[in-house]
Amino acid sequence: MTTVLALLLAGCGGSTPAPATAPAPRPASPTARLVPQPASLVADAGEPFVITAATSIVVDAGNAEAARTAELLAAIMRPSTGFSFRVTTTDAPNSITLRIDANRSALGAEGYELTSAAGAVRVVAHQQAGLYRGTQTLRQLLPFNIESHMNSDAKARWAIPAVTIADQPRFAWRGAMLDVARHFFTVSEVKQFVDLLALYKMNTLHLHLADDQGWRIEIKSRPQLANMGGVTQVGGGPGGFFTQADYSEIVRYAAERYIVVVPEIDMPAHINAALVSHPQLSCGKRPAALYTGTEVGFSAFCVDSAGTYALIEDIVRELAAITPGPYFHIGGDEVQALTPAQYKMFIERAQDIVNRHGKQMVGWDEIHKATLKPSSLIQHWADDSLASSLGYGGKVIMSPAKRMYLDMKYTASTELGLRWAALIELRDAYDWDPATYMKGVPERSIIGLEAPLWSETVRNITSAQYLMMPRLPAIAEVAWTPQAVRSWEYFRERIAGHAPRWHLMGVNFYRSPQVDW
Ligand code: TNX
Repeated sequence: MTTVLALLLAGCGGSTPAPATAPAPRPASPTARLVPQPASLVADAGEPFVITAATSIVVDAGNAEAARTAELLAAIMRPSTGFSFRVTTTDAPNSITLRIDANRSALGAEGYELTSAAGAVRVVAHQQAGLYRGTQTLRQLLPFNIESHMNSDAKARWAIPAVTIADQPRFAWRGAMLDVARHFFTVSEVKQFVDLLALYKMNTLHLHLADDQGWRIEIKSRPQLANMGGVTQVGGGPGGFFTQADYSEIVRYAAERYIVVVPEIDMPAHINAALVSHPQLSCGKRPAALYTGTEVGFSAFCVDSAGTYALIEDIVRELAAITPGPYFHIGGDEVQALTPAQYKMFIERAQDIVNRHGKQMVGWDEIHKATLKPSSLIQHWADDSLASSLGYGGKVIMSPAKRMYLDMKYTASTELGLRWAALIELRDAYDWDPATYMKGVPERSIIGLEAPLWSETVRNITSAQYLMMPRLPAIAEVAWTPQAVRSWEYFRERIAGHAPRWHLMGVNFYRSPQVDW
């Protein structure tokens, strides 16, 4: 297959020579702008597809989900082009067609095929999620001013190069975590976080909903959890919490973009905010009081108290009921106040509760010390001894702190972020292979990758974006693109072309000196 060669040539070949006075040349071909790089891309020789005022988006009759995906695509393209992009079920010339094909099961849950040529663009998928992923490729193939909120250039030419793309992800779980506990984020900010996940074909939003500093989700049978535990945050600001309606709105918004929400209630440690309203469930290492510092490991549920499990039961039942995704994350990290036997017993009881409410348990590294069901997932962050426990038959989510922690500083002089795990420049985030990262954890044991953004130093979405961009797209490519198709040199070229897009989207980012922006 000439695919890799074709895409490399597409990246290097220059069709329009830059004027002598121009700044550093941008990647010449629009096909050299895609992140994540598709599994297979062949630049075709023919004329491009050019959007006109008459271009409509055609979906199959009766496919309401595809119509919604088409509307989301149209909503991006309407303001900048000034065109109406009718969503219709009638074939029309020079249109964008989104089609589900029941015979294309080889495309899998999220794969798609995109062909564009003069007169037509077609995205074909076996599943709805694949259609959506394909529209994000189409979006990136368009000139970056497609992201503009104003129709300021009447002479703009909205061309998509002639290309054949066949694409599907390497890993099934491609996510990011937002810690809304250390600092609270509004629903609107979480949606902006989701928008970036969607643009880079990620499919999982993990929300860290409770920690020592804040309880961020309404539990109707235990209203004091949020009313008393949600009133502050790191540094002493006002905090806040999501009502269940807020949470459901985030779930809905993410689901439209084929992103599943994984709720986390961290336990048995990181639980101080819950103990403020339930002081009888504390084993009393510290008196339960609102906490606005950044120490970890000091709090713990009293694991011998029946009241602890009654509370967990109420929390899991209510959250499971408003979470359509299959997972519930119980944290399980950094416990200092319990014996190993107490910890093991606690995790196994939590696992039973989660399973009884129809969810698979997820927990950080440390849970491997308990007896796990094969359905439970271990999220790796720092403990290299986890490989010895993989005999239980479950899978690992890779989030190694040294490569993937979005809250680590880029360099020693980065203003935001922590540095306990590493300084993580863009290349560090990109240039590694999850399948060979950890001895004893081969590719078949890895369900996927997730980049956590802990928020001790992150007070708002603008700061979050600074730490995410450009590392999030780098990680998205590690998770999506076959190892053989990606290279640091080619990535740094392609990612440069995204900066003007972020500018128009209003997204903050770090100008890594490793890229010629
Ligand atoms: C470790 S990673 C933690 C978090 C902190 C983070 C800061 C993990 C499971 N626990 O509680 O926020 O470091 O980087």
